[in-house]
Amino acid sequence: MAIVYQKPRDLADMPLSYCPGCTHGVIHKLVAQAIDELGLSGDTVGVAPVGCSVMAYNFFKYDMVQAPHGRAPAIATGLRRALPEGIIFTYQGDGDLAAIGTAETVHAATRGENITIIFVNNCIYGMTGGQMAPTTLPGQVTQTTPYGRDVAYSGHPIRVCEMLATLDGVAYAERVAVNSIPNIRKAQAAIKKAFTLQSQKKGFTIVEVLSTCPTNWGLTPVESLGWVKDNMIPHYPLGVYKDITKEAE
Ligand SMILES: Cc1ncc(C[n+]2csc(CCOP(=O)(O)OP(=O)(O)O)c2C)c(N)n1
Ligand code: SF4
Repeated sequence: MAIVYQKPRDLADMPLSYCPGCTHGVIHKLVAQAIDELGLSGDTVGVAPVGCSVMAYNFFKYDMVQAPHGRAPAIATGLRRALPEGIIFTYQGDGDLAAIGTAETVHAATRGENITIIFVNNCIYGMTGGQMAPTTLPGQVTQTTPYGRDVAYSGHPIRVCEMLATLDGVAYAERVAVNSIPNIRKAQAAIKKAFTLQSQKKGFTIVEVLSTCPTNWGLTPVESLGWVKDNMIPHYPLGVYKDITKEAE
C-alpha cells in the first residue's frame, strides 16, 4: 500500500504530552519536517524552554539542551560559539520568551546571532494554569485577569516580530499561524526559510507561530482555531516583518 503520511523522521516515537487540540504538536512536526527536508538533521541542536514544551527534548531526536526560564537565546548563543557549523534553534513560549527572557531575546537578536527562534505565541501562560502573559490580548480573560486584561492597569501586549524587526541583527522575522491548512502550509515555508537562512549564516531568524491553548482559554479544540482567526490574527497580523534577502533584491 502506498504510504500517504508518515511522522517526520526527526520526531521520536513517543506520545506528545500536550492537551487535545493544542497546536504545539503541529509546530513540532513543522520544525522536524523543515530540518529533515533541508538535510540538516545531523547538524542540529535544539534548546528546550520552560512551559508546556519543557519536554521538547523528549520529542525531537536532535541533541537538545534544557534552558532555565527565558535563557534559551543565551544558551543558543553559547552553542553557536561552540559549534560554528551547527544548526541551532530555540523553541519558546510567550511566557518564556516575552516575559523573563525578553532581554536574552533582544540582545541575541541585536547581536545578530546566527540562530533560529521558534516562538510559540498562545497569548497565555499554558503550563502554570493560564495566567496573563505579555502577549495576552486586551480584554482577554485569564486566571489573573478574570474580568479581561485591562490595558490601563496591565499595559499593552507585546508584538514581538514588529519589535525585533527594528533591530539590525535580525535577518528574518515572520509571523504565521497554524489554525488552518493554508496557514499551516505558510508556517511550514516560513520555518524552512528561517533554517535555510541560518544555514547560509545570514543572522538571527525568528518565526512567531500563533498557537492554541484550548485548556486555558476554556474552549474546545475547534473553537480555539476560530479564536486564533477572530481574535489573535487581527491583533497579531500574519506576514513577513523583516527579510534581508528580499531587501537585497
Ligand atoms: C522565575 C520563574 N518565573 C515563572 C515561573 C513559572 N513558569 C514556568 S513555565 C511558565 C509559563 C510558560 O508559559 P509559556 O512560555 O507561554 O509556554 P506555554 O506553557 O504556554 O507553552 C511559568 C510562568 C517559574 N517557574 N519561575
Ligand atoms: S496547557 Fe495549553 S499550551 Fe499547554 S499543552 Fe495544554 S493546551 Fe497546550
